[in-house]
Amino acid sequence: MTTTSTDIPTTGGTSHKELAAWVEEVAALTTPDSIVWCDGSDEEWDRLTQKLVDAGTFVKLDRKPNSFWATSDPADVARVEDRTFICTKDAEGAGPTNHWMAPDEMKGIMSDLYRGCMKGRTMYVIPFVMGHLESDTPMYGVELTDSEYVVCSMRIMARIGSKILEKMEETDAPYVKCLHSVGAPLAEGQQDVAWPCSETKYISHFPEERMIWSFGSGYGGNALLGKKCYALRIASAMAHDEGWLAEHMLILKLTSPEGKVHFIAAAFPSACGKTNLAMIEPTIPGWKAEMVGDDIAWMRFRNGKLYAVNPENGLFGVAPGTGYPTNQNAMHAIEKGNSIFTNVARTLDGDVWWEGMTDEAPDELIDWRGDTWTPESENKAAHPNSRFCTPITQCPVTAPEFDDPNGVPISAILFGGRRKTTIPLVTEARDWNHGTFIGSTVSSETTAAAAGAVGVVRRDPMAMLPFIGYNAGDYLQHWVNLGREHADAMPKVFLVNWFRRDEDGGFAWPGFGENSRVLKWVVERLEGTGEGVETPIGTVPAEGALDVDGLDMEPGQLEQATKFDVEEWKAEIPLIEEWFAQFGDKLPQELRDELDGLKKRLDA
Ligand code: GTP
Ligand code: SPV
Ligand code: MN
Repeated sequence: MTTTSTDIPTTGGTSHKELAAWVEEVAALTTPDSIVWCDGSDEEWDRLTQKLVDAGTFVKLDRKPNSFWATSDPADVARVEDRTFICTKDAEGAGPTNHWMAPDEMKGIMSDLYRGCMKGRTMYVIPFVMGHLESDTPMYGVELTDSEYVVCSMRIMARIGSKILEKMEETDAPYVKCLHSVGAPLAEGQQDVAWPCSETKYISHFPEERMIWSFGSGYGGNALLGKKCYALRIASAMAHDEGWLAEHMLILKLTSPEGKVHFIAAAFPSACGKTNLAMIEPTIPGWKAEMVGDDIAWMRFRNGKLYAVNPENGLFGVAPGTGYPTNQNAMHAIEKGNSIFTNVARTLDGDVWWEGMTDEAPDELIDWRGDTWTPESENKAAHPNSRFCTPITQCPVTAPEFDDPNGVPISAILFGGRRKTTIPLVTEARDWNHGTFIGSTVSSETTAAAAGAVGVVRRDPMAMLPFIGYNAGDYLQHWVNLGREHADAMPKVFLVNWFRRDEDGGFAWPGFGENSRVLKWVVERLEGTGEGVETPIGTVPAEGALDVDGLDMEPGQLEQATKFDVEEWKAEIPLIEEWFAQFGDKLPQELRDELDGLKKRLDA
């Protein structure tokens, strides 16, 4: 084994020469005080979590085993889409939906930022694999970071450590280079802050080099680079080159009362219900649901079918709204501990709390800003994008198939968003191209998962708007092309909306566990038994086909949740046209044809 030959004190090392050289190069640029190669052990976790407690970043929770509470800098609470770049040689490679900068220019700017940026800190080398180490094509990455918070979070979210590095060494494996710094060097003797970060932030992707450079943020998708940066942005570019799909989708295993199993994938934008649907507790008798993944699906063709794996190993779930009535399985997962909670509130006896966990708030809390909070306080106790970070295997409904390196065969894809109007509870696409059209026009009100305005309707194709690592027109064409090349393997496509409002402004549909009623109709459609009615936008459940047995809904509510309104849809057309216009020649002809077909059907 060779170690890096810088003068920097180093623990660990590698015989993977190219990796050793890269680590050395980054260390020479960023000048950390020491280098630690992460082994992923319990001992390492204990050491780093203790270091974070000592630094004031973590508070150990007395009421949850091996769990910690962290609050971030108030300016570092969500993904920063404005600061996220796709750096391809040509601008067209990133356009029209991404921010672009030429690779050399970005490297120049960021190298200046990185120069000396780890001074006073330790640089950690995290070898990881997204998906299974036993996969035919293990998808390696190495994240270099100066944040212990990131190391601990990555240990939950991905498979990391010595076992991964050994396999990389054996095969001299290629890997995605992930460089991360909080961008807060410490001068000699300078006291650190609890959440170091920088006002200047860049989340940059170099898809042609399979490389990620992140600077200035320590939170979530900005910093845990295996997740959105690799498993979606870089992987989507790989998938385009190699003929597969890297998607922002949950993977659900459904077993009917007759014991028939179906796997369903679903793409909803950030904070629009993936984790909740992935852990659904069906309210209808006899149905069983289990989770394979809650955020990302990598889908490849195998034996004439589309197989999906969850590349992650942990859950990074939105905390607010998660409680026993809405998502008991998430609650049971976090009860087992081994978790990091960020920007939620802390109870005085050392537990966590957030809006929606219990009907009544505790009398007194420490809120996410670290201030005393009472039910009379005007501010929310937990930040709307506060999250739990928990091993996926702790969830009581994690399916055994989560461990299958080949994944599971997908028979339906659901698209959905958060729309107060227009989009009915469930619609089935006419065929693959129509399904691709539906996916390409998904619209949703923005949420707190990204910095910026909340509640603004925007198009979010396949819930991938912030995550497509290349030209979005090429991405849509890729969907169309795969459907042509693998016609028999393609899942049926559905559009859902749990978020339509009634006249009083409340949700028309009860959602959560009751969404199992929609899943039941989807399965019945797959099996050819569910009855549907054709409308201009697709097939909707026939009168009485949606199982609403025992569902307590006000008169008119179900109608409001499920109705197709031709006028609302006519109003949608100019918005879709405007959305499509930016793609120019890159808009697949098939999607133009779908739009024309929809217009004609609406006018008929
Ligand atoms: P990301 O992790 O950001 O990708 O979010 P996600 O898509 O996994 O969303 P998640 O399941 O965490 O839900 C986000 C918010 O939507 C939470 O506050 C949930 O309580 C709420 N939510 C989820 N499902 C439903 C539903 O069926 N109905 C209603 N009304 N709210 C829901
Ligand atoms: C999302 O925003 O879609 C998330 C959270 O899943 S983050 O990991 O921060 O991207
Ligand atoms: Mn997500």
